[in-house]
Amino acid sequence: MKRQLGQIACTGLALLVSTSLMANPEPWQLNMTPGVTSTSQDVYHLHMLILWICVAIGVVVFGAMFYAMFKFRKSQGAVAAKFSHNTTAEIIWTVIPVLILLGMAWPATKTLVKMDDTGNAELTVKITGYQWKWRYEYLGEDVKFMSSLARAADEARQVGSGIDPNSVENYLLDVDRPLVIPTGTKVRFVITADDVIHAWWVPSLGWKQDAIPGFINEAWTQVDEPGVYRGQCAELCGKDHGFMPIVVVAKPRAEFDAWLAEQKAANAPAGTVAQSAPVTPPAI
Ligand SMILES: [Cu+2]
Repeated sequence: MKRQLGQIACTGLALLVSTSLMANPEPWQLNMTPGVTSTSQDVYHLHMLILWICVAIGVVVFGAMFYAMFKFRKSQGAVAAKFSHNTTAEIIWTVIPVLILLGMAWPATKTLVKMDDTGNAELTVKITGYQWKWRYEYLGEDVKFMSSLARAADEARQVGSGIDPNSVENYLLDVDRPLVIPTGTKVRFVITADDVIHAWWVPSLGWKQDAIPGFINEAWTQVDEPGVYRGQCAELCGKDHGFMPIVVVAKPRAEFDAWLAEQKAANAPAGTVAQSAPVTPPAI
């Protein structure tokens, strides 16, 4: 019984650690985050694969080099060979790198093609970068709003505010109105900017996309885990560049639909909402 309880506790802890590692980057985290989307996980695995290929190449090349330096040193009576070309060696050191590059290019291209395919999205959100805030527009839904740095962080960042930034939760990573998306749904983003170049980046989603005035860039995501995912503008866009965070809240479909209906009701023209309100006769 005690052992079972221990096992349950261990599994729970492992789950907790793995979900926290899967979501937002942690302070002092050294590696990339695996993220919460299939593309972000593809990117993460690609990164690990290429890292280990590079480690293996490093070990083989430096191993051979140090072995040769040690084994064939002058004090041991080694005599340098006189040949200048070896066709077999040249073929081997051309063919092997080509094979390694192909082995890297194949999964990388597959991931890029997948990331580029914005077709069959159920929802499209237009993102516009401004100095220094973001605008989100749910296309065809008549819902749009601005998202700026949260007031608590904005006050703490002012010179001489006297507020300790450490006392502000999610300092510079919180906004007044987050982008809300449904889970389990392919969401397409069309991204542009109004003034200078910005870049929309939430590490957990696995990609950055430039927001360039006059251009429309595309990206997509499908988040399966409800949660709050944070990011920042990833382009040096002006003096307040560090103060335009991004927050994405992924809600289960039903909750998202309710949220969207609420936003639409709030945006509806006053006449449609107040239709049943008694009409006050004009004062004479
Ligand atoms: Cu920016």
